Amino acid sequence: MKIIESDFQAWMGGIQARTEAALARLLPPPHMAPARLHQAMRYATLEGGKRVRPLLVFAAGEVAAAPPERLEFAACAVELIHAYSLVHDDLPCMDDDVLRRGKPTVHVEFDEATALLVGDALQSLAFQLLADQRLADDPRVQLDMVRTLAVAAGSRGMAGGQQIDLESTGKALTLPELEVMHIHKTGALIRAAVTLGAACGHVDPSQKSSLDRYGKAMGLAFQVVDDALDYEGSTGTLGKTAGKDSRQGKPTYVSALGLPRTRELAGELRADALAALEQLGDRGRRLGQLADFIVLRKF
Ligand code: GRG
Repeated sequence: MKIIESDFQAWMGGIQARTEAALARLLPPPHMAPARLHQAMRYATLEGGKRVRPLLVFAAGEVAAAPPERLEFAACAVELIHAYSLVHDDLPCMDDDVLRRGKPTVHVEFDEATALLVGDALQSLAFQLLADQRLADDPRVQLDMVRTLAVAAGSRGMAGGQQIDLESTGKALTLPELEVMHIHKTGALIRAAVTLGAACGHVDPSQKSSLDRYGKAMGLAFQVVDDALDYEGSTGTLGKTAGKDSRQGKPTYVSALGLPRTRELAGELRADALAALEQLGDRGRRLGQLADFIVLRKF
């Protein structure tokens, strides 16, 4: 597998910084009433995270020659949904965790009721961002972007996957059941990030279907790698409590397949994602580099 290239590091740093600045600008200011809620929203979202979903939005946008100003809004919308999901996932009624992105979780730093509202408000803001500006030439395409994000976050996407996750604790899932859970819980939003980036510009139907194949493969690869890292990694490196899946009796790829086969599966999904990019030529270069980053990451 390739070493992450230095031009990719520079590109990634630029998009991460751009996303951070855009989120800081688009989130309500910390002293605006109700200040505690706005401070907690900013705490949950800013200065943390790899920004993988915004990176995917921008990389897919390159395939579609999309204007970066549009991509910025789409990237922030997806990241806000992701930040909301982490806040709710950490709540005592869900995963009950105290550490996220190397800091105390939102309900620990603030309180549980505020954390609940933070998630609600981040989700609403995400959809506001998709509706506030012109993000696609055709308004019907923009409406479809709103729909794509809603489906990805909802009961047929991330929230549904989380429900399956809650019901699976203490059970051994078959591989197809594990895949269904993760395609929804983690994969749906990653796939939507790719779709949204492309929708900000222009792609033909065959490019659109290649991008969707890439997004689907990387959505699952992301979770397969996450399972491996939860098993192999340390709390210090991950910035969240390591080894929690097995302690909580959660079915994972590592518990189903063992670590070596889990790593192999991640490599196979990466290969499928790269095969999907073949017909996109050089415009798919960043997506290819991101596939490597997602599979090789250590946190
Ligand atoms: C509460 C509706 C609801 C959904 C929660 C996505 C999710 C569903 C929970 C997150 C818990 C989790 C650890 C899932 C595994 C994969 C994942 C999404 C990891 C965190 O994403 P990263 O690594 O995080 O992109 P950063 O901090 O880098 O943004």
